[in-house]
Amino acid sequence: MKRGLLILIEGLDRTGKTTQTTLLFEKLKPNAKLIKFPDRTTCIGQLIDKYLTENDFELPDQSVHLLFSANRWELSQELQRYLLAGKHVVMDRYVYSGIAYSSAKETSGMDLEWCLRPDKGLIKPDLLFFLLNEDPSDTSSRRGFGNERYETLQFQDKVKDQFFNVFRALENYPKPNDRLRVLNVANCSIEKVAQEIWSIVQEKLAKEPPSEFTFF
Ligand code: DGP
Ligand code: NA
Ligand code: NA
Repeated sequence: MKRGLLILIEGLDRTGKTTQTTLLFEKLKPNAKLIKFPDRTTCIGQLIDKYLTENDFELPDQSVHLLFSANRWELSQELQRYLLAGKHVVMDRYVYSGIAYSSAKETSGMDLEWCLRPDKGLIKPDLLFFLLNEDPSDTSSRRGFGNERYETLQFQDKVKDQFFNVFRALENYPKPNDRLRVLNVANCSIEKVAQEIWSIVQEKLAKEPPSEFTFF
């Protein structure tokens, strides 16, 4: 049986990731699953949710990073099962967010390599979309921005830089790469972005699917 594709959508907060992953999932249904990170429903996810939403709940940055990574490992077997069963998995955030957000904190010792280490061995996506809003002040004016930890303009700017550092380190950015697609969504309608994503996904689906997994 042909294995399914792992299609990941990454981006800063409030760039429309969740909307786009849902739209893509709807198009691929019923032969698809949707996985969102952090998954706040698991035991570890509940701790992560508490950390993100309660300002007075403090944990060392290293512990937080390892919790996010552990959350990805919690779902890794399920992920592999779905893909081997021929289901496509649409994913909302993953390892790239993990490294970008944690390394953006500039905590001593938590460089890109340190942050990648606990995620080593997780399945790599077959397609990776990065939704970029070139003017971060646009994003901040969207409803809801600023409710959670990390949702400040200053921090989001650092995270954006870190995303590109991660892409340089892991995806040879800016050299052409058939996994990574950077989409500038500033001033684009939801429909237009969805269409662009869908045409790239269809192109990929028309090709012979990769049989082997690649890992971080
Ligand atoms: P979301 O539910 O997509 O809004 O994500 C929650 C927040 O958690 C968002 O600001 C991004 C951040 N985040 C996601 N993964 C990681 C991670 O591995 N490490 C850290 N420090 N933050 C992460
Ligand atoms: Na968020
Ligand atoms: Na979000």
